[in-house]
Formats: sequence, structure tokens, C-alpha cells
Amino acid sequence: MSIRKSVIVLSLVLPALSALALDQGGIVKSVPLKDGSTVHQFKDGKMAMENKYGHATRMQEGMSMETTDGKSITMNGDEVAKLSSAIWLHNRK
Ligand SMILES: [Cu+2]
Repeated sequence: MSIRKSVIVLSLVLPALSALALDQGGIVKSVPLKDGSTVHQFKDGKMAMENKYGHATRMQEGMSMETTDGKSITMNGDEVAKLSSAIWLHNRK
């Protein structure tokens, strides 16, 4: 089974996975968003998006995101590759 496939299976079994802090891969903060996705912030302040299925997705820098508690966050960077490896490390355990 490929790594990619195992990640998909895991995220179906554990939809709440993204709620856990992805402490591997240099993520310092994870904020849930209104649309079900999560924005992760790295040590250097750059961000990456995780969709509701637990996959790293692209988002345009400078775009505004709404958090579950009604706050607004501006996308800083788009660290898709960094988040992919953090999610991979996280799911590997
Ligand atoms: Cu974003």
C-alpha cells in the first residue's frame, strides 16, 4: 500500500486528526477554520493549509481565512510541501 493511500485511509477513519497539533515538522500553531480546514503555522511564521480530509492543499498568499471562533487570519506563505511532510510524519506513528 502506498504512503498516499494509507494517509487517505487514516483520514477517513480519523476525521478529527487535524485537530491534533502536528508537532512534528516545525508547526507551532494550528487553527481550525470555519470551512472545516485547518491552517498551520511554522516557526518562521509561514503558513500551510490542511483541508478537512487531512491533506495539505494550496492557498493563495494574502487571502483571508475565517476561524471557527469568527476571527480573520491572512494567509502568509503557502508551505504545501512542508505540511505534507509534517502530516506524513504525524500519520506514520
Ligand atoms: Cu490559508
